[in-house]
Amino acid sequence: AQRIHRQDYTPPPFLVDSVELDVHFNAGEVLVSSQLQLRRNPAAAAQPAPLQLDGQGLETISLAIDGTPLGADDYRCTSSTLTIDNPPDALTLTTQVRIDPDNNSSLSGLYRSKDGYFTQCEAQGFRRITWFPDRPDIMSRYQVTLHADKASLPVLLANGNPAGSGDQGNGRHWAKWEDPFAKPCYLFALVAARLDVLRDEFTTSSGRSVQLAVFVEPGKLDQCAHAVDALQRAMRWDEEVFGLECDLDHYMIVAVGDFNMGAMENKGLNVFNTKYVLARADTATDADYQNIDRVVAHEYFHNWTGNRVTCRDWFQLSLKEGLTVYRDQEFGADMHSRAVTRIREVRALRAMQFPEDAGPMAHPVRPDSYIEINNFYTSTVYDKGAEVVRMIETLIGKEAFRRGMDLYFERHDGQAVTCDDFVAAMADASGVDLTQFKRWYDQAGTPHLWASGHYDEQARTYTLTLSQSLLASATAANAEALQSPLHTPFHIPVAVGLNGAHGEDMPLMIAGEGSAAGSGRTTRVLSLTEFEQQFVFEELPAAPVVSLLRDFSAPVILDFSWSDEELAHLLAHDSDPFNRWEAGQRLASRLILAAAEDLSVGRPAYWPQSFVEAAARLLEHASDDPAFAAEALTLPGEATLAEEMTVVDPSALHDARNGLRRFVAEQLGNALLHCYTTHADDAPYQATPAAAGRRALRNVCLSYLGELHSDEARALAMRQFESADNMTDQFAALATLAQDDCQERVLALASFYERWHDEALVVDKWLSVQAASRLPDTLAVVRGLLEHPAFDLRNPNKVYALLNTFGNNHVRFHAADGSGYHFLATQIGELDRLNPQVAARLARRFDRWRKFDEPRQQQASFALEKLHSLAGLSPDVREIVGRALE
Ligand code: BAL
Ligand code: ZN
Repeated sequence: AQRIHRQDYTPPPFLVDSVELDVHFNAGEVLVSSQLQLRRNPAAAAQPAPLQLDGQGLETISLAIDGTPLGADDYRCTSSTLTIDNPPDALTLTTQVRIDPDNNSSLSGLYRSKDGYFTQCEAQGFRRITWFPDRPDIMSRYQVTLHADKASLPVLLANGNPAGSGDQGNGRHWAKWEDPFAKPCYLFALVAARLDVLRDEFTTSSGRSVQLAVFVEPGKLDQCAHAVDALQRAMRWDEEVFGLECDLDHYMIVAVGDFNMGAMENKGLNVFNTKYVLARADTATDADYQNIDRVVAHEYFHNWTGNRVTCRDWFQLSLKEGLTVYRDQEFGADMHSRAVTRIREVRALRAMQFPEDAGPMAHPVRPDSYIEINNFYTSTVYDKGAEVVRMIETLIGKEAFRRGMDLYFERHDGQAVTCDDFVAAMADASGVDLTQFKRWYDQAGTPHLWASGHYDEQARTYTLTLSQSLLASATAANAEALQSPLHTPFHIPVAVGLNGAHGEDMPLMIAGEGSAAGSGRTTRVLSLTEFEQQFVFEELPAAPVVSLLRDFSAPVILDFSWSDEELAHLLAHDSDPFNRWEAGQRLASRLILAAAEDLSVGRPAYWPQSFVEAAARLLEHASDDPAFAAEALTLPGEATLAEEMTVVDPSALHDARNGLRRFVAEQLGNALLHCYTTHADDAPYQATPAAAGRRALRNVCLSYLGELHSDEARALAMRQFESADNMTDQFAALATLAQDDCQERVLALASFYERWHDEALVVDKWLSVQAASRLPDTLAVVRGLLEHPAFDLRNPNKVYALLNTFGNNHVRFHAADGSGYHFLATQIGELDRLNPQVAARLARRFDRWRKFDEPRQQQASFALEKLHSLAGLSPDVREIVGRALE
């Protein structure tokens, strides 16, 4: 496998104007006939290059140019390339190939899932269907005709609009689809399956009618309503917020149980993991409902940001992904609580992206090189990419941002472009120079932001000093990425507020600006563009408590030495809800990290009463905003806390975190129970934000009470488990019991499986709740589950539920004896033979192995070396493990 470099981009020598495909589903094989209209690219290099096409796993039956079969001397063929040395400047290339989707366990290209056939072409799956120059900057018009047995494959779909269908004898039928929009081949899709369909309609702002259809496995129609509703809300929202109307006559979503990703934005024919379509109150949790909202919206938003304007090359992936995640985040914030949505996003960013950016896979939002592009569908490209877009919005303002979006579409509709083009549209529309800002696209690593403040009583000024560096996150593994470009600083938007003694926002007058600039504003966005800068706030009658990086205005690690009292003040009073939450997280992190250090040297942990008082206040005011209270009462996770330790002791960290939870439960048992009782809902389940917020709060209370391991707490959880009318409450009760070595746990797990063994997505929950358990025998349980009929190594959802959840089980995966490492490495090796993409994702659980103590490092490196030396290891896993071992 070769390393591909961003700087090596050259325009394609040939363009493909149109594609005609005939796909025949026969017993045991699929035959694909293709007709490509090709012509030399006027924008390509002057000297005539050969015509080169990509292919993988294709059995070539015939090749012809302009109707004349190719002779042996006319072309060269390897397992992955077809080269025609002296083609005419314009030609029709006809190919016929045989493919074997029944045995395609990679789930890339055309593959079978249960009794149907589905496709996944991003990033490079189209080459597994037919010979094609498989790159996103070639956009073509497609016509597709499918032929199949009518009884077993009654539904035949492809992108675009139906253009005829009929019977063709022998029990077979055909259907033709035409896509009026030119598209890159990664957006190609087809489906041939037995499916039920829920149809609906959407009328766009200009009065056009779009036919909506959600296709699901037979028997699941009663789980589709929420996805259709989410789609309609997303369509309306994009019109209202971005003025973007749907350009399609047909918008189809097909749900499939075997799928590598969450979902895929193929033009007019999205293919979704069932996980992000199916929902019914008794089978899906509030989190599932919200995820469905977000993923349905995300794929729909891609229709403009991704499909109408696409990526020139795969290094630009964040052009569509960062922007579309930003858009789905904004949609989520408008549908639910903006503050809670933001809190959850930042929690996820810190749990996934920050460790990624500090580990062996650290890469810029726009990577410089890759071996396997599928390894770069990462939290950095998606989530940090979204933060980068959000920072642009913060710096130029909402209105200018909207003008920038309009200009981006005006300039680039129908084109394949780069991240530079996006930033240029934003800069031109706003008049703000974003040259320095673009460093965010090119530099890996999470910047550190150090802040210090000084109040001058006499001058009534507060001087804030901000400085930045990447160095604190530099490690041997990513040192290369952190070299010379270090000498230019980032452009960091720092949103600041000043909080007074009574919790009020204080004036924000900056020296040298004149008094009008800051008056009336409670938050100011400071632009930090140097390594160090000072900002002086004037006319302050008393020392403020500074509230920094409000709403998490930049993806940085902020260091400021607030006292515990100041943090408690911010937790109680900050007008920025994100920073209220943040203050509580900082308080808790401090305590847990100090306790972990104590425990690791045999000293007892120390828990101050002040923390309990802060938690008591949160409970007391919980009814004001239950969803927020639930977030504020949830302690930072172990993976996030581990990033702050020089050498991670996972057992001490785990005991410290749970020790604090238990202390809170012991001190506030009655208050937790009271909060649990008073937020009970008598009404039937509704997935509304308000009802979901109450459930979240009650379930946080229940999980704290579970720390007591008392008969009462177990009975409470069991009662909730048995009486719940919805999966949120039932699963929360099960999750609480799963952490407790008691008879109720055994009973609940057995009864849950008995009830739900026919619902694949609920079985995934059953697997994951066991793999996430802190109980000491978890690895043995997970090993046992590998043999259970519920588990299937070929199904990504099952692999994520059992094996990835175990890899995220900090204390058990990082067991001192290395058993977790050896187990997971062995499973990755097995899985790699079936599905390299998913195996490579699983291998990412090893990213942070160098942060642990010497004996653990030895075990991890031994497990990784063994995996790396396996014969036939895929380039996917080889790249991840190779980087981990560097
Ligand atoms: N494009 C891959 C799936 C997604 O990000 O929507
Ligand atoms: Zn996407």
